[in-house]
Amino acid sequence: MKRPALAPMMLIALGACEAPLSTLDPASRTASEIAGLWWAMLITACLLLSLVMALALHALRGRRRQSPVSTRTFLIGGGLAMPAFVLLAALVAGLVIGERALPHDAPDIFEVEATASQWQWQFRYGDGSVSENVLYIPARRPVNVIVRSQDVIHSFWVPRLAGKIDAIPGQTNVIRLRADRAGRFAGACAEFCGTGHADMLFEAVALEDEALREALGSLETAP
Ligand SMILES: [Cu+2]
Repeated sequence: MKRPALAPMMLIALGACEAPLSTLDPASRTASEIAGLWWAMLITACLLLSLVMALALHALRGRRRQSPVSTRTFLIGGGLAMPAFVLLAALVAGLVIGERALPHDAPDIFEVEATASQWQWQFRYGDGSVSENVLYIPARRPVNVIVRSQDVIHSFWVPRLAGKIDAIPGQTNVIRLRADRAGRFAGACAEFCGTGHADMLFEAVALEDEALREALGSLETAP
């Protein structure tokens, strides 16, 4: 029987890390921390799976030697202490990263209103200009995106810049973005919202100040 081609499969899997909507190709501090937590959880899960498989293999071999570890120690250590430590570490890391991602007060915040509707995004800037499905933001500045919905629940997500936040009818949510550099970053609706959900894509374009002024100046304004 042929062995599966492990190397090509791994290359394909790692290639996905650089896809436009990949959380594993971060371009901001928040996205880097989220990706770091994901890698830590993946590595820990792999180690625990290896340990469980090794123990299962040992048991299946039917060896009847006396184990050097007592059943009580094994159950308390492996069944309670280790999972409690792993889950607590993941919880603390998640809380710290989540708290740092909040839209705290900061100097020079750029604000944009994002309104979701089936199936597009409209972005409104402070000067009254409006763009559809393209979000212009300044590079290296904190951006507060004020997210609303006109109809059903959607979710605003630019995976390379931050986590996601729901757009809920009748409610206003705010998410902080901060691109480390100028560039184009893919965004998507991350909550199934109807037949056009898969096409509800947008792009976040991070620009230097002068280029941002020009881009916003070229947009139409709306009342
Ligand atoms: Cu959607």
